[in-house]
Amino acid sequence: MLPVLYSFRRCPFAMRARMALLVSGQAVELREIVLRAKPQAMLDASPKGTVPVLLLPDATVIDQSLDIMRWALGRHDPEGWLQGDDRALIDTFDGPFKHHLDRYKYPNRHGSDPIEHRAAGMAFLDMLDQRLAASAFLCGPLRTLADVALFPFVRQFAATDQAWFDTQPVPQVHAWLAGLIASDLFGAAMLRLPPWQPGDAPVLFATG
Ligand SMILES: N[C@@H](CCC(=O)N[C@@H](CS)C(=O)NCC(=O)O)C(=O)O
Repeated sequence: MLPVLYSFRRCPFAMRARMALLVSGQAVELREIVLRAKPQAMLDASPKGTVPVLLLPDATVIDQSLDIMRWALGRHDPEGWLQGDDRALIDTFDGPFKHHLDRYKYPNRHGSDPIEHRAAGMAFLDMLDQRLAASAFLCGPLRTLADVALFPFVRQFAATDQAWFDTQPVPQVHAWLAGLIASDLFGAAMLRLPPWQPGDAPVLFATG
């Protein structure tokens, strides 16, 4: 029996969980969901109703994306991602950066001034740019947990107004983001699937 991952392709939290599962070699049964029609089986496992949710064969539920990453990498970590578990940096991006990202991307939902929040978000990317000037990835020469935890949100920030973002003087961030987006790992994690329905044949999600 494999763990079951409830996931939504475009969700940045689910993206980072899928990438860690793939890199760790942990095969799962992938169930693509629709956010406005969450499967009852997912809500029974995790009533808070956010993706990703990982349901283990022993009925343990892991319903925070970072916990899914750390669980998978704790079992097998062939690229040494846990050496880059920079909690302070990750918390800064999940907290304040995401706050500004949401208010930049969805000003109508938040009644916010997008330009003000875009500028506040850029300040965090200036900080990343300085870090990436010292090494190709956030915690050294190779990608680790920190890179994969952050980049789906930086990707969203960039895509909100790509033409504007492309003119911003953060060359290291541009190169870092482009490299992660072009990676085979991200490509594999962005598999397109129809929404899961009870009774569907299991979809195996694994490398190779
Ligand atoms: N802290 C959670 C956040 C997950 C989250 O907010 N996911 C969003 C999608 S990107 C979600 O499921 N939202 C519920 C909804 O929109 O109904 C985690 O890291 O897993």
